[in-house]
Amino acid sequence: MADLAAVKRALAAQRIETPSWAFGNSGTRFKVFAQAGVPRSPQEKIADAAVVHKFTGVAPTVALHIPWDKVDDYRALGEYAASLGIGIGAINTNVFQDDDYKLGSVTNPDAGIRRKATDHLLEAVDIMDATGSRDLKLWFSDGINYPGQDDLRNRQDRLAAALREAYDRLGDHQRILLEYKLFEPAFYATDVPDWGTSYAHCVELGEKATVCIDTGHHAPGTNIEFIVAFLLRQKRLGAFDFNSRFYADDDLMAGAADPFQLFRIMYEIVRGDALDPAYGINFMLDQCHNIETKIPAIIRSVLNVQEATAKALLVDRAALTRAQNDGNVLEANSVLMDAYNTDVRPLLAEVRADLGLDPDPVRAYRRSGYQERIVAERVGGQQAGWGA
Ligand code: PSV
Ligand code: MN
Repeated sequence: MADLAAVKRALAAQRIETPSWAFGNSGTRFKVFAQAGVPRSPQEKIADAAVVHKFTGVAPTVALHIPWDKVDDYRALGEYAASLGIGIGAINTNVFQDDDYKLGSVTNPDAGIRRKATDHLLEAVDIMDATGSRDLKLWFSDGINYPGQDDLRNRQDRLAAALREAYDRLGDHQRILLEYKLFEPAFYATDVPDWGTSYAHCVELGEKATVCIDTGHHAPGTNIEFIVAFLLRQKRLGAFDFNSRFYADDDLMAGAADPFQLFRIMYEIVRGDALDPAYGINFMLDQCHNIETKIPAIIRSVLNVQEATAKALLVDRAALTRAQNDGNVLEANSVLMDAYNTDVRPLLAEVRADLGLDPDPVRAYRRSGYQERIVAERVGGQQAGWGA
């Protein structure tokens, strides 16, 4: 039996980072649906992130995406966040929405464009210095659509050179999170398509470079928990972008499409003693709420991650090891499934009550009147969204 007091302590100490862009409007390439009350500025996104933390108690940081969250004074932005009780988390770079990047950013055949993209990475480290952020999160849309379009190997050399510059610019307590994605927007070859490519670049760079696993960025059927176990063993797992998918990079609420997969991932985290924030993994959400109301959807996503974590913590690891060592296949599997099939909602309600929170954060948010207030107050101006 798992030690219940220890499980509750671990759940109370868990940390999940919200993404600023999830509070803005989003959609697909066919249509972006605007919602009333959506933030018009980085400050309003941060205010919404603070509300998610207020009701969940486990989301005290918000990731920024530059230039979507561009401001004149990042130090002041960090102070504003602190005044609302939250911190600035990962700084995400954006080298995918400029005409210059049609043939790539840091891997572009044109040296001038590579310079521009690399300078953006360096600018992001300046922002980290001003906001006190630890993590520089890099995702490159770079890739090619047609065989022969560019030289696959040269592109790796160009990528390595840009990463080296960014890495060498990092302060002692800063690090790179290198995210991979198998396709989109490039359809034939992507320059960082998988965890192996990301891992190899991280090893080449040094200890301050680690892999970010976005759960939506794999081929269907990929065993993501294996990747988690492998990278933990190599001490190169730095972060997650949680979201769920039915088809490709759907960016739906974490735990919505496949709660069992999220449980299996969180079990490897628990198994690797990597849940504690002191271990250094940044458990982020990276999702878009195209049709559902954003703040309660983000709260729901946080709860889904908590539920998967609680189940992972409940696995009777002594019984599991015994069954594994005995070669008792059915027993080992049933030990894992017993934990997965436990209804952990009452346990999490207790954890929240102990933290002085409402046991049902989604309902508490609905009762709070915040949604009605932002709908009434946020009138006019330019709503935040992709590209805004
Ligand atoms: C790319 O699909 C990605 O997962 C990266 O993390 C980007 O920064 C983010 O989505 C943009 O929404
Ligand atoms: Mn991502």
